[in-house]
Amino acid sequence: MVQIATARPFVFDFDPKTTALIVIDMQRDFIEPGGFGETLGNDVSLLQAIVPTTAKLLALCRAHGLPVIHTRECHKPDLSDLPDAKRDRGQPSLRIGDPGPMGRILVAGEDGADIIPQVYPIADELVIDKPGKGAFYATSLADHLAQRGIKTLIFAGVTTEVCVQTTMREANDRGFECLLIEDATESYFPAFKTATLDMIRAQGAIVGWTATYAELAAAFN
Ligand code: C5J
Repeated sequence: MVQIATARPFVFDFDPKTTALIVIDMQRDFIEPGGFGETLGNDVSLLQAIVPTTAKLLALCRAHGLPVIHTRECHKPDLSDLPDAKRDRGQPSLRIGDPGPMGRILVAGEDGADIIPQVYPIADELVIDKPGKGAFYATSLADHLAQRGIKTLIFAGVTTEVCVQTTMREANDRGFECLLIEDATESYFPAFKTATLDMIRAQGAIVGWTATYAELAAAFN
């Protein structure tokens, strides 16, 4: 067992043999300048700041033999998995499926929907394309985790309060122990990240635990 004695809100134990890392939506359209996220008026430098730590987290987990799963929020080219409510919400200048700076916005196979090179999947790592915010909705993720006997999930990625938190809550309801790495997740809205970390840990880890990359790395030694 590996133990993070200083995890929040209290000590977190996990067995590396039944633990996987899940990296949420580290996609060019959310993170790179000139992408969809920036066209919506967001400051993508906030998200870029976690890229080095997320790359180190990937290297750490790979070195310790943890399975790694990557997700991408994207839709089929015919948009048959895109509900009208998701496409029509709000008043963005570009909508999902429209031609954007890096291809059609959040459409599978387009450059913008792909994962940034710094944290790109390597051979045998599962990549889940998901039409929703949560990675369990309308995907094979639950079956894959069950087949591999995974009981604990370590989370990283963007954005903290949207796809990361949604997936963590879905996982928690399915009986997984969940740990979010604080400096490998980010939001366009710093106050939302802070609030999300607080609500995950509240009421005795009601959704799960949080720790820093350094705390996780130290626990492996
Ligand atoms: C993600 C979003 N990945 N914020 N999407 O969080 O729309």
